[in-house]
Amino acid sequence: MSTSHSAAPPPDPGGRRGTPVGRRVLLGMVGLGAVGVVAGGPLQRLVSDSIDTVAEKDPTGLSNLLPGNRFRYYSVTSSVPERDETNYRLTVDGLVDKPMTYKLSDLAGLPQHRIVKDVQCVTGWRVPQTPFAGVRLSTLLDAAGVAPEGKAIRFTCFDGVYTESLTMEQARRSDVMVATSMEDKPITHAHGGPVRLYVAPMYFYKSAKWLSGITVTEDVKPGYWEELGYDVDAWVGRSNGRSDAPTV
Ligand SMILES: Nc1nc2c(c(=O)[nH]1)N[C@H]1C(S)=C(S)[C@@H](COP(=O)(O)O)O[C@H]1N2
Ligand SMILES: [Mo]
Repeated sequence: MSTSHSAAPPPDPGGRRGTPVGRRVLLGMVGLGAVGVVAGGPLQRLVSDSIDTVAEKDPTGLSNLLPGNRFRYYSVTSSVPERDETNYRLTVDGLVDKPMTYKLSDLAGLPQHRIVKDVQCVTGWRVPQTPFAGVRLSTLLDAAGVAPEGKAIRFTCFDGVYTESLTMEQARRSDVMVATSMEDKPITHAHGGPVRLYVAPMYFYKSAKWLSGITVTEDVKPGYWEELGYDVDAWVGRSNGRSDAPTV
């Protein structure tokens, strides 16, 4: 592996509060603000972001603290089109018997579940006991009929850029949801509405906002942040980041 970078030191990988992150994150962040190239395999890519630096991409130009609550706004793109019941669609495809497309009203017609757990971002902030509701991902997978060779899921988003991944075993957990409600209200655009993924047992970067595609794949394809070094298996407290960080 070869790494080229400027003389500038890499940023504090944990961001504002110095949250420890894994070695691969450090590699991924070499050369922030200049040009950093990480040769990690066939896919070489320019690297200039960490989860912490994109927190500042606030399209409102105000604060990255969302008004009225303790969440921070995150988006890897500077603007995201709005979608509602008229134009929102969620597709389920890939290694399935029956590819499906859902409107919001279709999702509302499926069995609904609600879970209440702490939200934990890998950079340290946490929002305790946050209700999410919607349909279980397993319900959608069952409806589509996963082929025997389907062992993982790739999630895509209508921001056009963000991606996420889960193994099939993780995806079938009862605490992994295709959520349409957050804090007992429809998910706002800023929070990834009308539909976001909610992976309760993992760091919040797994919970892809503006969810538009669920593709069953043979292998795990690392998502946006995972390509940049964050853990694919992002169990809270058992992967890079930490669960005992202060709320910021
Ligand atoms: N599409 C998309 N989903 C995303 C992100 C993003 O940048 N784009 N950021 C992730 C991260 S790092 C976090 S902490 C949460 C933030 O969700 P919030 O903006 O509702 O607080 O969304 C996750 N899902
Ligand atoms: Mo995050």
